[in-house]
Amino acid sequence: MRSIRVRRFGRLAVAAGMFVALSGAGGTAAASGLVFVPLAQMGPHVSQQAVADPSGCVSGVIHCYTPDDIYGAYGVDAVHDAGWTGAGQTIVIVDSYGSPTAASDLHAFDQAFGLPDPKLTIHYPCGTPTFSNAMHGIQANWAEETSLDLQWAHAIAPGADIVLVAANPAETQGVQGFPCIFAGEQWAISHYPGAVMSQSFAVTEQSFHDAAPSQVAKYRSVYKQAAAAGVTVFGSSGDSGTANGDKQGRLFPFPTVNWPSSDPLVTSAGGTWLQYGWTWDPTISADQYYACLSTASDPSTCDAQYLNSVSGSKTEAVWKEDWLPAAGGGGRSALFPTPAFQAGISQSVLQGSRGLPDLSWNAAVDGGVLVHLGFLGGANNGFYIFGGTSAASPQLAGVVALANQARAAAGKSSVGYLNPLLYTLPSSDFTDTVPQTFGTGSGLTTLNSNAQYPTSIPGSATTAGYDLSTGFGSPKVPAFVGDLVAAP
Ligand SMILES: [Ca+2]
Repeated sequence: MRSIRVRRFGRLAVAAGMFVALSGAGGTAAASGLVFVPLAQMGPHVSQQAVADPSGCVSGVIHCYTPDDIYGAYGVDAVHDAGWTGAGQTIVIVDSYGSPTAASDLHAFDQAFGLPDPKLTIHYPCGTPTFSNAMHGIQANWAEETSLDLQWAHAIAPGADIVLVAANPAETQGVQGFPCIFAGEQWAISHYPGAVMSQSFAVTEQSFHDAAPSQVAKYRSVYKQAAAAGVTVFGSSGDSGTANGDKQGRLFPFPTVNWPSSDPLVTSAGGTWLQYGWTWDPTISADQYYACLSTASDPSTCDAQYLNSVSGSKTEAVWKEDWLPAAGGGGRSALFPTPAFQAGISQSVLQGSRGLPDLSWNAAVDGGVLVHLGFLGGANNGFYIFGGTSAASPQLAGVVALANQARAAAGKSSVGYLNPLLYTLPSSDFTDTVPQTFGTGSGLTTLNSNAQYPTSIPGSATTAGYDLSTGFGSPKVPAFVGDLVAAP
């Protein structure tokens, strides 16, 4: 029911594509066994020195970011300096299981980076899970996800209250799981109107099979409740480009997208590859990299060539890291037709479908964010580098919380259902993601789609303007927040 690929990166494990089994929705035969995937991509453990030195956050050849790095890259610091920290606002983080050290990890993160601890409320809609098998179990994957979500929603909006909905899925199929997650969301929507909600999980649309219309409609009612309550809802678009699998991990042999990110009532958070202070400069191709790994006695020699970098200012490309491999989810929904808010996007792109993602944020692992984990035990506890569209969704939720505070100060209601407003924003509110070429010699690589290496499933092209690999690109936070505040 789950597959875990683990590859050694130097001496450190990189786990990617961790599939987690949740129970089926509604208990029908067709829908039972649906799996929500937590979309966190875990990178290496980093030294305390890297944590302490924002200008030199690296682990081996992998780059990492502190809150100050991300503030600088996206202009979040300017919004904080203007007095908007999310105070008085609530961010709802939805995960399975949660983490036994959610609060203490968040505190350790705050201690390391000089942030205030937020008011943290943890809600278990279906009972408190018993955490076990911490090093190898699926609960550990969700605990990592939980720490990432909490710490980085909070980093962007350090003044906002955080509510963690930790849905305790059944160990057996067909009883809880999806229903528990959505029961928790309904609870949060009714208790925190005007909040921002982040969902860093997804399942391939095709997993529903013939049950899709009834199953999707069932949970869609929750998003309608969110819109009615002024709650903004984000969902991660996925970490496998257009190559997504069924519950056995078998790839659908055609481009697919993930739900609930594909629901037009959800704002789909895609991925970019932010290179801030450095520029990727591979000297070998991805094929050569994997050939090197298969023969080299020391894989770090392969890493040093493929993940080579040079000093640079700031570049943001489509998220496509073939070394993991991973890429940002995006494409055309098979479940939803083009919604009214996408009327301005060419049908040559959408072809009658809801297109996603809507916008993006850094999701890279080489260029990932620092996350504190305290449940691994002993020397394994500490900071790790994380990427994935799991990182994009909570950070974008934090950005909207900043806007909501400023809107409240102006006597306005919260942003609420974001998509209709998002598609009216000027292009100057975004850093458009376009094709970019990196590397030297045989390493010369153009990133121009979200195709998942090494599959032959076509990716969505990265183009000027809105595209199905990154949406509008990433927000230029001061301008983006300014326009969210200026909106009626
Ligand atoms: Ca673009």
